[in-house]
Amino acid sequence: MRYSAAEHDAFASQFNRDSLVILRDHIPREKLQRWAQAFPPLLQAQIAREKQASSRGSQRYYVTLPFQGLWADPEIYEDRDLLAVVERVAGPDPVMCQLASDTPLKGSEYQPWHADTPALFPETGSNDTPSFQLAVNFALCDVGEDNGPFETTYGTHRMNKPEAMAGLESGAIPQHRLPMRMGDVMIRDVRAVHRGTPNNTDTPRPMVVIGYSRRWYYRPEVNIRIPQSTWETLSPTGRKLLRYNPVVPDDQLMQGEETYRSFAY
Ligand SMILES: O=C(O)CCC(=O)C(=O)O
Repeated sequence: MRYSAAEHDAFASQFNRDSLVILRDHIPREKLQRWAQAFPPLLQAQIAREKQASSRGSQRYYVTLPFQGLWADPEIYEDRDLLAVVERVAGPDPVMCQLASDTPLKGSEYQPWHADTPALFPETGSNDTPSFQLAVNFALCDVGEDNGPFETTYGTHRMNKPEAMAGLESGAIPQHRLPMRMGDVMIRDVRAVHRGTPNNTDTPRPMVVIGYSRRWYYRPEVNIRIPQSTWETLSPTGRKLLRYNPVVPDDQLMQGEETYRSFAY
């Protein structure tokens, strides 16, 4: 663990205020370099599956990562600093429900501003609840101005979306472009209004997403298929985090399909 309890508290306060916090230089770059090397075949397979229509907008692909081998790395998904912040903002015993990636290629465009989930209790007319659905994001390359930096707004995670959109349009709510070095890790509340930006380079920009949610929250649109042989090797923490996911025979790992979509406003 790199950080003290007081530092975790400070990260959680920043998260609660802004909707996100970034732990700089947190995952070893050599480890992510290995992920980057293993990623292209998965991207190519997804492109072939989708043919012309890419799932997240023009030249932008959502690729599920198989929970095996280097992708099933407890040093990342059980990282104690990450979990300390996740538990402070989304409560004890969180669940891990998603392991995937978003990749804009050359030719990608600005996405519409969006949140990844609607309000928890829309009938109340208020989005002002504590956090319940988080994304942990880290890129498999350095991300600068040219290759699709994530853009977001601060503090909109607990706002009603029409209000957030009006604030963006009038300029009252500033937009923030977040370049990230490989190794930086962002923890964010997926209700904040954000968008992907164009990648103008010839090199894909994969950004991993690990989904964590409150202990009682189930998201039917995503899951992590856990091969039986991987399940056998999981630590008690891993089994607890992954408890809502299907454990499948090893040869059925690749048979599932996620139906993940965001909510445009
Ligand atoms: O890849 C990104 O930078 C953001 C993607 C995103 O927000 C989405 O696809 O919902």
